Amino acid sequence: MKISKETIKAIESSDNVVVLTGAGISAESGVPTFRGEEGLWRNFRAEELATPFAFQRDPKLVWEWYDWRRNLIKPLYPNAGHKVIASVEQKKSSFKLITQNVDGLHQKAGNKKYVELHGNIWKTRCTEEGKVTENLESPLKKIPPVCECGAMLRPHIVWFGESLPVEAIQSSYQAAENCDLMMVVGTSAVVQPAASLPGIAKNTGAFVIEINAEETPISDMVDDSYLGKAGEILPLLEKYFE
Ligand code: BV8
Repeated sequence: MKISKETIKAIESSDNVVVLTGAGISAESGVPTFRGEEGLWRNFRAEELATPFAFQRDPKLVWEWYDWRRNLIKPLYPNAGHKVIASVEQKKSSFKLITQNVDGLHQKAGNKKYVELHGNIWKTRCTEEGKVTENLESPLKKIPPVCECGAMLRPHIVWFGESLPVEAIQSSYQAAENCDLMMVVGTSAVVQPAASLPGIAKNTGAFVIEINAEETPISDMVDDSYLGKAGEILPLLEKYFE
């Protein structure tokens, strides 16, 4: 894979780096993506289950889906792509990772300066008190799980039709506006508001690089688009961050 001289120059001259990731960065670790053929579970699509309405209608079914995903994700570990992003955080004084993923693999790889736009599959939230707690029980002994107060727990995850945490989206917009390099990795760039971040970065002067297995709606807008596996392409870029 040939890396353009523009990409190399942008990486070498960057001071303020933002990385936006989606499910594709975790694919090589074995985590199913959303819109690929592996995005199905018992013939449901994620969009049908990851909604407050589905949870209201059948909390047990939604929790069985999350329990299945938690059990699947638990033994998995970060891949080469995650590790490069963690090493870039070490090398760049101004860095922020914005992830749409809920699997926690970026944290396992060592990233500390991150925003989880859509929450975290290892956290639960009390439907009465709103209290958020880490819950690593896998498989869950009781489905749906309940809070000490007796109320049902829900996944601490942003579902379709739910607003993102204000702090998360504000800090992400600010990071996108102020960076001089944004790498967009492993996202189909259809889910809003995350999908608007590359355009914001581009419009405020950043060099935007896309790394994805297939073309996306932002491929024509970005400065350089590399088609392929994140776990293979990111290691090719790592040395330019020295
Ligand atoms: C909101 C948690 C305000 C669930 C998720 C404006 C315009 C149009 C629609 C909307 C809009 N504003 C809001 C909407 C509605 C909706 C939306 O965007 N719908 C889409 C489908 C059109 N957005 C919302 O509801 C958001 N809320 O905006 O609040 C509001 C409030 C009320 C009413 C309206 C608005 C909330 C969105 C958050 C939903 N929750 N996740 C869970 O995980 O259980 S989103 C879900 O999709 C995941 O987080 C996932 O990360 C995310 C995005 O998907 P991707 O990460 O991109 O994954 P995908 O599978 O799609 O793509 C993977 C890519 O990787 C592919 O391109 C593939 O080719 C590539 N790939 C695969 N392998 C590799 C690879 N690339 C590199 N290497 C590889 N090895």
